[in-house]
Amino acid sequence: MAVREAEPVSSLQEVHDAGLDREDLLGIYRNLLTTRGIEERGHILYKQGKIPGSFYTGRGNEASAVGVATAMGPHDVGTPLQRAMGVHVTRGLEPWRIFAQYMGRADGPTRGRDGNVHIGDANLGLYAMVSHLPAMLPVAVGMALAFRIREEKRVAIAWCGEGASARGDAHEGMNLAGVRKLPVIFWIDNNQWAYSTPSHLEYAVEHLADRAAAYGFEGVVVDGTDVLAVYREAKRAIEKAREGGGPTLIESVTLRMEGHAVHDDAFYVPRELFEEWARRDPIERFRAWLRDHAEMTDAEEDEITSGVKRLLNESLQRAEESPLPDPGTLVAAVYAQPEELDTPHHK
Ligand SMILES: Cc1ncc(C[n+]2csc(CCOP(=O)(O)OP(=O)(O)O)c2C)c(N)n1
Ligand SMILES: [Mg+2]
Repeated sequence: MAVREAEPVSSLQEVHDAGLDREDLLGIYRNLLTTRGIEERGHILYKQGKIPGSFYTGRGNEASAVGVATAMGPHDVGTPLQRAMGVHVTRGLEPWRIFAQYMGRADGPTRGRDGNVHIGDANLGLYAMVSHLPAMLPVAVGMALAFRIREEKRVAIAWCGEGASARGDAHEGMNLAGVRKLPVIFWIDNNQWAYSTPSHLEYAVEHLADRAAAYGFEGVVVDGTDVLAVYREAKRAIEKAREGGGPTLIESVTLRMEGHAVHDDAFYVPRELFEEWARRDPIERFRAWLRDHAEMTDAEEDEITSGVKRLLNESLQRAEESPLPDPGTLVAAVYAQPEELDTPHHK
């Protein structure tokens, strides 16, 4: 089974066919801007010394993250990683809580207990990552297995980077998912670098999606700077999984537009590569598409841009007002209590 390379999305009609109306499209644009704005402000907070630990951004990956999250159903789940802030934004995690998480405050989703980008809100179906990569991938496979056992029509999305996809847990997770035809999507954000290691030193196949055939399911390569193509491919794969069609591996290709983390100036990435991918900026690309194909007006654009700015200003202020966690509550909410678990053997 050859890997499929997804076509770009060109017409408004095609987008309507994929299930999005004009309001949805403007909402996607808002989510893209919000995602970038949160990370830009996060970078400033880091420089101000307000963020403990290191700090990671997903610049260049906004469309990949927002596109998938737009395609997820309300009861679907996922394990997004450090480049996928747009997933949290799209599923409704309020920006002030993200800023609170960045600064280790009590109102962050992990209540100041975990790293600044180790974000997850289970109420939104999103489970916070641990550092070890891609350790969350088998977790997503486990959730998909639970959906199968419970006969729930829900789908799990497992994120990992192209570097992490070389590790054993990725193989084990994909193999089990293929064997059991589980409702899971493997979303590989291929940003061409794993810290300072370029992709040609990471894998020898042409596309990472080529590996899907070895596990018995479909592989698709999508341009991760085309938010609508990302949405269309994610939606197709998610609905296929929901209907019992098994997993899909989607390789979303972008370039990591900043250092591995904010301490890293990415001196090892050729400047020409940055210049080439800057011309394909996912947000500018979608903005141009909206102007050309959905007649986004100046007034609409201004309203969205100023609305995002206002939201982020207010969110930052609210997060600054959030207290640091009370040390007396250190071990609260770290371990699940038996009564919180729905597994029979814990009752
Ligand atoms: C098992 C493991 N080894 C090393 C690391 C340190 N580390 C964190 S991110 C990273 C690079 C990961 O590259 P990739 O999977 O391509 O994701 P990206 O950072 O490009 O999004 C490394 C080596 C880790 N978190 N886990
Ligand atoms: Mg990478």
